[in-house]
Amino acid sequence: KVGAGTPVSPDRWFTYDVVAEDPGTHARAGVLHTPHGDVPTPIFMPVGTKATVKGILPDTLERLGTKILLNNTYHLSQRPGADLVEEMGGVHEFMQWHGPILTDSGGFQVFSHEEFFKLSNAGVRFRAVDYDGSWVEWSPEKNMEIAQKLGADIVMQLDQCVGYPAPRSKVERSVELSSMWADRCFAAHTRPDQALFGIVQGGMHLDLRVRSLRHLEDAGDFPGYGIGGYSVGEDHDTMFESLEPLCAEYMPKGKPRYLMGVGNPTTLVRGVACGVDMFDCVLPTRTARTGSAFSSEGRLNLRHARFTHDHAPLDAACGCPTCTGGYTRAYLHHLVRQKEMAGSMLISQHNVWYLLDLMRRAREAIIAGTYADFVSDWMASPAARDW
Ligand code: PRF
Ligand code: ZN
Repeated sequence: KVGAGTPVSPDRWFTYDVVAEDPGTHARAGVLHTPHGDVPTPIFMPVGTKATVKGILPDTLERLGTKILLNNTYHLSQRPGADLVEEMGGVHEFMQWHGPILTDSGGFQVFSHEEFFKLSNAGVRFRAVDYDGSWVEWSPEKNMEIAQKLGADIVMQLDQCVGYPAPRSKVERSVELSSMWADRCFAAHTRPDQALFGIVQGGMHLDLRVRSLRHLEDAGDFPGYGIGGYSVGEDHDTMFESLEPLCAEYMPKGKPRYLMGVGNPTTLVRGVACGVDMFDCVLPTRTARTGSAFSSEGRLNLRHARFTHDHAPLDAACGCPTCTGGYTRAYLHHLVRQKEMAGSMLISQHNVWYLLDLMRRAREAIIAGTYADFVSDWMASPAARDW
């Protein structure tokens, strides 16, 4: 079965072992145990919003070294619907990826259109703008019902993500709402083969972040925590100003920390140094479809005319199937210019490999106790450019 990891006995499900702590940074290496296999951390999780990672089939995901991927509860509840996925045996069976899967709640999608949502005591009413535009009513309980039908290994609570900049009062209200929803999701979630992660909100305000975290810790024994509400328009240094103390001083050591929706290489490297364990982002696959590639030389766009006669592989330093498969930059340039599917696919698999490999190397450095050097080497390298 594609993607399947070694089965873990139920008493180990969703336990998190920290296997090494880096002496020079806050980075740690760990293993998260799930019913569909172990997830080594730090880890990048490719995004398969609609139960497919765009342009990369499951056997290739496995070959790239994917350990866990993401689906989205909002999108799958709209099409084909949670009942249909349940009828087909759940998301793993439906998409034929038998490794760990995490579903995001949709809290991010629901609140991304300011004019199209209305809060109520029950929950939130919103327009399914990506689909037929109809109004949808979600309570935290309804959201959990959908997540449990989809059947991922890890599900995220329903939360409210606020953009940046935002008035403090608005961020404060989003923490209150997300906290209340955390309680209700926790009470409504019953599947023992599935973990529910709480989500820390609070924008760029460390005190609100800590308030949000403390509420989650009091609300129940969440096996892990998402860190939402970052990468919403702020610059990187603004994010790290509160993210670093949040992870280093406040978050519990024995549980995985997942920085939601963050995926540029330099932010991954710096996030790991703060003590983040898990990341996801559409960046590697979305930008690949415009011809854009991560590389040891920084960001490359294969559309550029300078690649027309280029015999070199996309990135000579890369071990991915695209870069070791004999494909030249000239060929990729041609595919991208002609909008051929193969161009998107070859660059997508390279970009996903790149982030997976970056986290594999980060993990080795943490275990070796040399992650501080890893970070300074990275920041000094051309790879850190443009991202
Ligand atoms: N909440 C949820 N999903 C998310 C986010 C969030 O805040 C973000 C923010 N970068 C990405 N995905 N539920
Ligand atoms: Zn490559």
